[in-house]
Amino acid sequence: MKEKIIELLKQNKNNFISGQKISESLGVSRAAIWKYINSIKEDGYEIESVSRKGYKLVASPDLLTFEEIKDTLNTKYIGRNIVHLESVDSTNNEAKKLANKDVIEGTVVIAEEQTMGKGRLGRNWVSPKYKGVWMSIILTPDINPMNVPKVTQVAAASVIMGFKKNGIEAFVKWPNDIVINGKKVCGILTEMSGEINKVNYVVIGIGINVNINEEEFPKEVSAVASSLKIQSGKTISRKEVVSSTLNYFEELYEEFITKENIDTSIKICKENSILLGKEIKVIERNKKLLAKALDLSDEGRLIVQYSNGKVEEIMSGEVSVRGINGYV
Ligand code: BT5
Repeated sequence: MKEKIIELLKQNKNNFISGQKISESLGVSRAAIWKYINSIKEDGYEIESVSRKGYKLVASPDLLTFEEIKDTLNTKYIGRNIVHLESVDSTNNEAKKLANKDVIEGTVVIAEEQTMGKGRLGRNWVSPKYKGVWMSIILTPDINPMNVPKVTQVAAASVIMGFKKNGIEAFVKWPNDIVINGKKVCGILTEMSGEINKVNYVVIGIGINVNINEEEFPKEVSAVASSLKIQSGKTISRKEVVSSTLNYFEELYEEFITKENIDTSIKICKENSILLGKEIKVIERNKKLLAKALDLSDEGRLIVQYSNGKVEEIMSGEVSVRGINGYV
């Protein structure tokens, strides 16, 4: 009911709509409407109420609810069902719980904050409240599990394109980081459940530092981390970042599912790569090897040439990649 009232208020933006009219349209009493309006105000909506005139929506909160995102979302199924949480340990964990039950493909779990956001290999992901986009997309592709890492490249390409839509230039640090001026503004964590040749589900976690200020990063990540606000010098709409990322994600994921290739995503990742052509360090457990990043394969693997001349395709998950003098 709250969603329906918000919808009516939005349709009449900048005008008053009477309690009588709302109650007639929705078939509930005026007293009930009054209660709902109070609860909507508590959610952060600014509503002016004047006796005999009714209610007027003055401002919507910067919340990542479906209600707030849907106007700019052009997808068929990605993000059509949004599970919005004020706070959660990790949206990936929550998404996996949902995926283990029965959930429609494309469901997106979004939290305003994560108390135990995860990176790869048990690392931590800093996720302060209302400052970023912490979301996980649930997918149920009928593909070989070996092909799952390709979805990380699809997600990286979607983030890059979503940023461009918002006027922000960023680069992919293969396989799962998005960087601006050498600092990480986004990380992607792909998790899956499956058997040897069957995928049960894939969860793509995307963390984007949108409006985090410099001093809000804990010391241990401030050397590598940055945000869209720090880099662009202005506050960026989180809603726009969510909808543009999901819009591109659906387009590129559809290519993968229907044509069984990720050509467009690879093209985007190559054109916006921070590694290609550079000398890098390939880190595998305790071993560090110097190499040159040559190319990305059609499968989304990084092709490197070691200093002894040997050329190898490396898979994400096996190694970490660093710049010669630091992070990139
Ligand atoms: C990643 O791991 O980059 C994947 C991050 C995925 C986060 C999303 S948020 C929604 C979803 N739910 C989750 O629980 N996770 C996903 P990795 O490549 O392992 O990088 C982790 C490293 O990045 C840490 O060890 C820190 O050094 C650094 N880091 C932590 N928080 C950061 C932040 N907010 N911004 C930039 N770097 C950060």
